Amino acid sequence: MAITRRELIQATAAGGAGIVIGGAGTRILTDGDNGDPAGLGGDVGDLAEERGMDGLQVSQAIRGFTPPGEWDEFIMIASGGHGGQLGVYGIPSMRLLKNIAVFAPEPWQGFGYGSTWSEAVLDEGTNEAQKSHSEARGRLNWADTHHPAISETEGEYDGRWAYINDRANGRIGMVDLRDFKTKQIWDIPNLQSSHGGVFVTPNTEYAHISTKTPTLIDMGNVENCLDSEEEYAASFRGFSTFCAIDHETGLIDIDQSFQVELPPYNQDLADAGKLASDGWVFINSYNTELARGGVMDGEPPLEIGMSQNEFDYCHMINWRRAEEVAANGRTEERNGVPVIPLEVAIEEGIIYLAPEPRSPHGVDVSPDGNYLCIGGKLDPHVTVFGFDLILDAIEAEDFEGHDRYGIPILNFDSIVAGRVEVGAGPLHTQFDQDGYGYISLFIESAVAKFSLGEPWFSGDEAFQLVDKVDVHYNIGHLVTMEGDTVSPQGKYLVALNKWSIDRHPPVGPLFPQNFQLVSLDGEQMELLADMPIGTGEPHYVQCIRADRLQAWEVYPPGVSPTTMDVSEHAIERGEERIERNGNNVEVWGTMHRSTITPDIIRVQQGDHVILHLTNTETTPDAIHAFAIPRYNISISVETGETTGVEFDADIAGAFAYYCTEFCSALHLEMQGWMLVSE
Ligand code: K7E
Ligand code: CUA
Repeated sequence: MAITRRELIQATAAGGAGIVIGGAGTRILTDGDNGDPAGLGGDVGDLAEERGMDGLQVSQAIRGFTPPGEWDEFIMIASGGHGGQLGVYGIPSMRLLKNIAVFAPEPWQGFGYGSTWSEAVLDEGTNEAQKSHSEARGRLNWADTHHPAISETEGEYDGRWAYINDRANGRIGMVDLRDFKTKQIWDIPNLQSSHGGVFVTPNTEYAHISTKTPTLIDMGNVENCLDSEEEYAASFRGFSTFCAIDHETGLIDIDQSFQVELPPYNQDLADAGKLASDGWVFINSYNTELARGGVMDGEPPLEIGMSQNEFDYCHMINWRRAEEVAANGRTEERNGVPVIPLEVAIEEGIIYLAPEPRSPHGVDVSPDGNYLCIGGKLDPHVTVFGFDLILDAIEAEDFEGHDRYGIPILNFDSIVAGRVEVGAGPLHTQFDQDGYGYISLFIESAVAKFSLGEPWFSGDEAFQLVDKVDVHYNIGHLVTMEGDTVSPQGKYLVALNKWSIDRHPPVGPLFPQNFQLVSLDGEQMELLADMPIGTGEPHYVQCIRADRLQAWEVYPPGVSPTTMDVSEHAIERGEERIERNGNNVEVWGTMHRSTITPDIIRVQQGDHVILHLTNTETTPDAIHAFAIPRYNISISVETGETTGVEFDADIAGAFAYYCTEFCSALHLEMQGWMLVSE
């Protein structure tokens, strides 16, 4: 793809001012005949020639580069896909900073290998019913994560907490962005799988998450539930869950959370209203056909059955009204959660439907809250609803009918603010600060930029396709910097591509996926860099300005990750002790370069051992960790942290425990013996 050496030299000469750089606007980055970049020194022209790079590539490299030791301006919190984790990346460098263990055990972080704080989180994340369903396989210890959500204050990211859904198992995880650790997993009742969310409301009143496939509510009808449209329509329901967030801790206050019953369409992506539409939540859907499969019996395959209707429905839910109705007790308790029944939701004006073209996917709300941008996978347009028009239509009861459950369907023509033909397979939209939307085109493998309406654009300038850039390939989500808040920053866009064929060296039939960095600085979008992702499949990410995060570099002395407060088991050096109480052996120990105290622990086979460990260091990055061979124990004991592990000493022998972090010159000496006598 790079131009030849000769062409490069000619281009350089023709420009007469060093390398000509830039796609559209041909920006000139260098000056002088020798190709010295202005004010930077070094011979960029020669280097580029040596590496066979053209001027455009040099420009891309520079614009996506964060020099060693410097920090990125933005932090991207990414779904880790089937890995069940979250990824943390710097933008624009796209360097991976961390994986946060959320739903799946991760030994380095000591998540799920014995540490008391993580065992509690993972245990809580598997409900009793699922435990018995999956007895043979044990705890539910994976997830298909799709949509991370960073907490917000007044519609802007506040950098305090992050939430992430488990598409496969209908769960939500909560991460504290002080220590970047998972504090809670709620296995949400009435949700077998989840998709619509996680999105937070503008002041993180709620984290919202709804069903993907509807849930069977008539457990007596398993056998016949797919036999006919009527059986299906009666046996299944969707649920929209409003997880109430405790504003001190960020934890989900399960007692204050509630659900709204939905029709058994496949509820898809969702977004929270903001500013003009604050108080509302929008959820797309498909399979309003109620297709049930049966391909072996001659029925059309689901993909055909689910794509018959010209229009599916966007659900519009007034959550402030729902909150009042729930508080007034017009709910039914189902599996421990108060649910507003569908009839009540209709009667109370909580739910309306809007027709949306053919198998829609994403619905995304513009920064001012007035535009709902809907990508219809099988329609080449982005359909933009005006929230002002929606309110008018509700007010005027401008309905084109009701669905089979009696939900009013707004008149499509009355609520469309604009439609833009953007290309094939539109999915998800993000925004910048200047009134543009950026929509991913899955089939076309491109990003399209289009203009919104008032207050940014009017007349002929509104709702126009203004630019397109190719991406490689089959883009799903995309993100702009703080692009789904009330104050997007533009600058960069990251495309999250599903296929990476021919972009990277082959590593077997399971290809990496590909993040691509796109510059939004110029008139036209410009691809800057590729980054293969080694764990699939990240669906969505959010990008926050790095300076909004307030991550701790060390735990205050003795703080436990469970409570984020000083642990009752925190000790200082010199206070280490071992106490026996019947068959319980309780140990209070410390870790400090380069000693684990105690370094000999004697127990009897069958004893119950409780170890409390405090890292008594105060230097950032002075991490210790603790592993016992054969006991499947690996815990991280980070600077200042007090944490623990509890186990039965059921294997006799001499076990050499040690610190697994290379923490000091004498790290290898940081070990000890656990003697388990028969
Ligand atoms: Cu489009 Cu689950 Cu967000 Cu994937 S969904 S792409
Ligand atoms: Cu502590 Cu190695």
